[in-house]
Amino acid sequence: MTSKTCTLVGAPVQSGASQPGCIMGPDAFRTARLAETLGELGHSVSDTGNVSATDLPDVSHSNGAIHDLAQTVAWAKALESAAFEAAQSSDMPIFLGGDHSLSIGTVPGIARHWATKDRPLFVLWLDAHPDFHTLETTSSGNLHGTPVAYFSGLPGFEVYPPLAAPVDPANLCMLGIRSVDPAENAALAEREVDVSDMRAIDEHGIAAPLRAFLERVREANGALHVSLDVDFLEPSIAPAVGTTVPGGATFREAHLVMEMLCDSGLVTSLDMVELNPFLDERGRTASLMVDLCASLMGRKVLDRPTRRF
Ligand code: HAR
Ligand code: MN
Ligand code: MN
Ligand code: MN
Repeated sequence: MTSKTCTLVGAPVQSGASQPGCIMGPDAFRTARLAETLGELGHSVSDTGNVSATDLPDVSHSNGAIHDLAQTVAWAKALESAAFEAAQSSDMPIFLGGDHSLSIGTVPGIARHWATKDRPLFVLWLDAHPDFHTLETTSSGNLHGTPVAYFSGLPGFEVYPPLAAPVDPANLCMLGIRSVDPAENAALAEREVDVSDMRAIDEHGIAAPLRAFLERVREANGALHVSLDVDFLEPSIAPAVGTTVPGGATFREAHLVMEMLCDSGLVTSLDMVELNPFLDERGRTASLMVDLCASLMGRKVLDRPTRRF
């Protein structure tokens, strides 16, 4: 892969999850040598440190289950700006979470950037969960379950910041899905979102749906944001997440996704989310996530094209 300028943006968000710990995520990625690893692959890396969100807006919602709404909205605003700036000034913004509510900020900021270039943004959501709740439908009140519905422009998000450039639901692809709430199921079906659940991946493999999606991105001359949730992975190889669901992507399935994304040359930004270092075992989940990022950014087994037949 050609050398890229990579900007690491720490997003120590934990207001969207039910249990604390994701606040430590960005520093765990740093400890697992993310910047050094990307540098060794030939990229030029700058770490802008952690974003902060201290000014809490006065917001409320009738759904009493929702917790930490003001903190989450504050993060969304701060991260939208940070994402827009990182996209303006580098080839590859990489957001270090932080729970998945950080995508309420990062994806809209990235989408605003690409709208100024007249290129459509596509989003690949690698997750056990579709995170497709609205503020009305979430019954857990954990706002990390809401980013995709919000940035896709679904109604009912008046208390979240207005979107400069919603992501067309036709430009989404979800892989690894295996925990879907009834309201999410209905909303995904209504918008015909491209979802490959683990049932489909078991039957067809993970390469086929990814290849088809990448073809769509290429045909549209799209930019591609990848959002990698730790719980996309099988919990036995990635224990450091508060919402483990059995039956996730294997070590090789996950690396294959990253290697195919690398070969495509289409990826323009990345979230790495839901790492909860308090739940990790000797840093193994943080290290695996760094290795997956390395595969995305050009680490290869062989130093020449592999024969594929
Ligand atoms: N759907 C469930 C809820 O809304 C679980 C959401 C969990 N989300 C994440 N990110 N961990 O994918 O509570
Ligand atoms: Mn809380
Ligand atoms: Mn998620
Ligand atoms: Mn998840």
